[in-house]
Amino acid sequence: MEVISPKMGNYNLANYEETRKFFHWDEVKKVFSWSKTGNINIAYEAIDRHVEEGRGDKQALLYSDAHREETYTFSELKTLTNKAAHMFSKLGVTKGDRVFIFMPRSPELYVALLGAIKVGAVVGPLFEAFMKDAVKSRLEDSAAKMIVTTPDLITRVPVEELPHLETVILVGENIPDGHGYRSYYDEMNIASDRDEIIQWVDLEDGYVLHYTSGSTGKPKGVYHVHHAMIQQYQTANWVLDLKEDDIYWCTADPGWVTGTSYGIFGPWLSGVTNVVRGGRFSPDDWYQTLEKNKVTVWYSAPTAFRMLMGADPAILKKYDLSSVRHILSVGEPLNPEVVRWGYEVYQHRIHDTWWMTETGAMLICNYLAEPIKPGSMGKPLPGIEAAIINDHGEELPPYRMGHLAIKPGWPAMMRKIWNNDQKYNEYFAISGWYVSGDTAYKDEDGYFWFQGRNDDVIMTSGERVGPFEIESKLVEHPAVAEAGVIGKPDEIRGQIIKAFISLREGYEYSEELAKDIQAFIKTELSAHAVPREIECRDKLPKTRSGKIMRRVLKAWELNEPAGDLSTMED
Ligand code: 6R9
Repeated sequence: MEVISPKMGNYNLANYEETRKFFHWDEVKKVFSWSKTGNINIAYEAIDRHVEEGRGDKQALLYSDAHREETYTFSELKTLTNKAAHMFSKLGVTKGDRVFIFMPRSPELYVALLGAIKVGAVVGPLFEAFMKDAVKSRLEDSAAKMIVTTPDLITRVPVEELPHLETVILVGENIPDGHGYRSYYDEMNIASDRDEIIQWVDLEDGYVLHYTSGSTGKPKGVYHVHHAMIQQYQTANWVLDLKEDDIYWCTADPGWVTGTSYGIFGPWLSGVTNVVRGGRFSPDDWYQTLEKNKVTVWYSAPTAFRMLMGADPAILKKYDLSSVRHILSVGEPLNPEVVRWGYEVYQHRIHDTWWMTETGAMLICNYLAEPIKPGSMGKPLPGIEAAIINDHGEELPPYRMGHLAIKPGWPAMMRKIWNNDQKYNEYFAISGWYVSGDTAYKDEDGYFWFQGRNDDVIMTSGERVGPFEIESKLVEHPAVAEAGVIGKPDEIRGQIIKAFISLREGYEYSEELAKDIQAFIKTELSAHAVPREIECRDKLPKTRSGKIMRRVLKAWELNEPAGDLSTMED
């Protein structure tokens, strides 16, 4: 078994097994002012608490994009988010109201989001790339009262079709008349910055509503409460390993749960300097962001690492990345080849973490002090009980594939699906476990191995095959940049394996190459894993968070409607 051992050093969670035995979440609660007052506000804990504790002058946000470069201290963010809170309050937002944020990454996005939470609102962050129908369905479902957006995006907010929507706050110049439009900058200019605006709420009150598409496609509003901070803070410590002087960069947009739980709250609850880079991915841009900000801890996703792996190696050589000390990944299975490559080129292990929009925070992870088995997502966090179960809720022995399930009750767990109790209850239908919808197995050391989403597991000639293993082997072939594997109905075999691939720079597709790839899978993996069909595409369909959309590949293949595509990249 291939294992990459930790390097020596000063690590959190130095003794995983001991910590697991004795840890309790109640201990973490004591960190926050909550324990003194009985009330809380996650935005206060993320920003104001550091000012109160003497860290006001510390850099909180290092923001840059192609046009702007700005830094903000915790004091400055405290003032700005207080002003935003006063603005929302004046415009009629009260506790529990849904306020959407629909704009590109910018300091204003972060200020508005935190300001709305300060007055007790539940924020709904949306990717800037959403089109009108996607915006409408989310605002409609949640009966949103207000939205913060930009003049460029306003045509995608159908105000007249949304009876609950009272106010549209526009971040930008030249504010058009009518429709309840308000200028963000004008409102902020006249807003007070006094503290009394902060709404003290209960741990169980909501702060964020993340819409996510399940495998069936219809977006669900996943509702999270302030209580989540307990786990966000603790995982920032144990898994992100954040320390006082770290400069941390999470590459995710707040439209994805990773961009809120770990792009905002994990780092700021820990009082760490947080880097935000606006604009799109490019290898040069990303390496420059790491170099220029002297990033020490970097949290990204397999799709980005695969693109960096496929890029010209000369690009990497231009940059000094010596500040980086810890790298992590989330969102999709992390291919072993990517871990090996990362270890070689960055001289650091890439630590996979597994969790979901619904789980609100990390649950199964690789830790700095523990060995990594490339291809495994790691072990459950202390305080978390994870298992592989069958359809009857019985735990399966090591190496048996089944439902990846979690014992409910962890602090960051979703508290409801907005307007859909039935959907919520479906998650707990097997003997009260939270059933993730992922298929996985566990090995004898307690490491979990992702196999696929339940719907993606392939039955071929009577065998269950997880697409991930094949995809990971495919990307080890020198020509293959990315791969998505599906089961295609077949009269004789039930399903056959079909692979969609995109190629690395400098390669061209041919029948010969396809044969070579098939032979490669046969010798490196097994005969039964060989894709009988291979199709080459310029790009694979992906979500905005970078997940390969196998349901879209399947729909293409079967000529069926692909369902809701609002979360798909252009
Ligand atoms: C945070 C986030 C959740 C689904 C999840 C699984 C996949 C996430 C993974 C992973 C393998 C990992 N996923 N992390 N699969 N290894 N480390 O991604 O939330 O967008 O809701 O997606 O993503 O299939 O069930 P979300």
